[in-house]
Amino acid sequence: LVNLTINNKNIAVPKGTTILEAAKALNIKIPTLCHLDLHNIKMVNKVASCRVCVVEVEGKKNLLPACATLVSEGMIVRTDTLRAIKARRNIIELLLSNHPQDCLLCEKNTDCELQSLAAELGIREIKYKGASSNHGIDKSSYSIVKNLDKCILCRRCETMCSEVQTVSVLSGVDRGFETIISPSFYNPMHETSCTFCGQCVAVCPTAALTEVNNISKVWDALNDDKKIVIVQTAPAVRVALGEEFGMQPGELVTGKIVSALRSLGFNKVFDTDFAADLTIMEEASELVYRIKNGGKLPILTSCCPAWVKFFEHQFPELLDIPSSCKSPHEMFGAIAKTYLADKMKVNPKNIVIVSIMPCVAKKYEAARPELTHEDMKDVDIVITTREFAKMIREAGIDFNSLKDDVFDNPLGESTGASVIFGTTGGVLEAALRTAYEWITHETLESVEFNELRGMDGIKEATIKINDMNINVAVASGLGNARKILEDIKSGKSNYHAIEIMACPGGCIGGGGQPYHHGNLEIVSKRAEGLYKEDRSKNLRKSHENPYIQKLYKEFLGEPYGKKAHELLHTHYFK
Ligand code: HC1
Ligand code: SF4
Repeated sequence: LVNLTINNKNIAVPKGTTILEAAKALNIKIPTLCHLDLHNIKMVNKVASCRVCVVEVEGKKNLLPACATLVSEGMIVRTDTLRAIKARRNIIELLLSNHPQDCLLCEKNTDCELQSLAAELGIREIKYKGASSNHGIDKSSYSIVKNLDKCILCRRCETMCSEVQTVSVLSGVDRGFETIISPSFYNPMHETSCTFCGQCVAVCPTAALTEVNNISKVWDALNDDKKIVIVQTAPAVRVALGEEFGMQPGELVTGKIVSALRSLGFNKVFDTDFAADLTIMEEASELVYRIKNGGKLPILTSCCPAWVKFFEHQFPELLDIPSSCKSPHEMFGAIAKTYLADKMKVNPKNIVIVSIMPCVAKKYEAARPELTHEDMKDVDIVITTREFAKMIREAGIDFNSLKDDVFDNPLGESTGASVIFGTTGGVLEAALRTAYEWITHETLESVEFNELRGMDGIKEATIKINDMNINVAVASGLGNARKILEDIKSGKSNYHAIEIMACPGGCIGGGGQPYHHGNLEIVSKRAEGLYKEDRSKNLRKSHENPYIQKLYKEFLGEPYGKKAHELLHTHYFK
């Protein structure tokens, strides 16, 4: 251990600890801006570019950045000297000197780390006048808005995109004052191999990267008398939305979500979980079909649109192994505009499907031209958990005091298997609960596959079903997905089924969730919330959902049959 003092407090920490980490252990807050420590996935944004965390170290002439300076024996550190505070203020003033001053109108107003830090440091005027940049705003994609005038070159997005996701769309180009973060050749985002995973958006401290805001489209639909506006909410939303209203991560607010959606005026309030059960019916059928008929293995899950775009771009030679299932919310849209429209006796052309998702890639997914039926998009509008919270605030709804309400039916009933879709490992666990019973014709008593749970980026297990050993793997984060795909490509893989989600931790860590500022403990707590909802359900296997059984009986016929293929399956493009 290394002994040192910080602000006169003694501490002993392991060798290799930074001053910033040691201070944190003493509950001494050193402000940071570029720093991002994703310790659960062993990734740190190391550039020390902003220098906001400078501190005084006895015997050193210059101030040192706490995030990039390792502790040493006998070190005496002060974080709170006037010199250090003045230096931080100077840095923030310099950053503000060429930053647009439109905080009141900014997408990140009250959510911006630069704004908060300026407030914390009591900045009331800016001594410097910088040349203002004018890069224009990239609104080319359905998912992400890039406004480089608000970029402070912290490089967090670059770390996420290149090191965690291994997509490498965003990186520093040009030098000195001209430096910007951009795709190569300054291409618009829509024309790059960006997967729209939104992990860059999740970590951007300012509004340089934000989601495309679709709130006004939803208000317009809700105020159009000719439209029947049907909403569905994703599994991961219910364990994170509460954070926007001061609740703990993982706190289940399913019932309050339904109430809020009714107050907002949606005609029908349904659950994407119902469609997750439907996805399991199709995906487990596909898995059993491939195992029994010597089909291509491993089967890869296909519900994550960023993952789909990743394999289309990066592994075009493997397009025949992912499941052909559409993602649950797209399946929901297809069923709502056929089966439900029929039941409601309404023209599906007048139905508007709104999906509330933890994800920014779902916006892009909904616009994919093949995810349509009879010239109607399966899903019309996607908003994120954050946008939903904004709508609740705009409408003046006091979220915390809402009473619990229940989803409409027939597309609102779900099992525990579908709820866990929202966390890494959940889709595979849900599929195994059903596949096991279908293959063995026996009841699966113990439904929890603990080896598939937890926040590790790659998890593996062998599940015995009859006399077969089924090898499965789960990956979250595209860098981990890449490792698994490389093994498949080189013939080293012996898996039967693999679940992949683009965001670390799965959908609960999605790019559209309340900002967790790199704290993946928050993501773990959200997972616990989903497992809790699973345990609370009477039915925990997708094929036991009575409304799913009815849907097949009345409308779809056989799982993985002709009608199911027409409505619930898709294909991929090089
Ligand atoms: Fe997900 Fe899914 S679980 S993709 O992670 O399969 O976004 O929550 O809605 O569609 O159900 C996201 C979450 C979500 C779909 C489902
Ligand atoms: Fe990279 Fe994902 Fe951001 Fe696209 S959305 S730039 S892939 S981190």
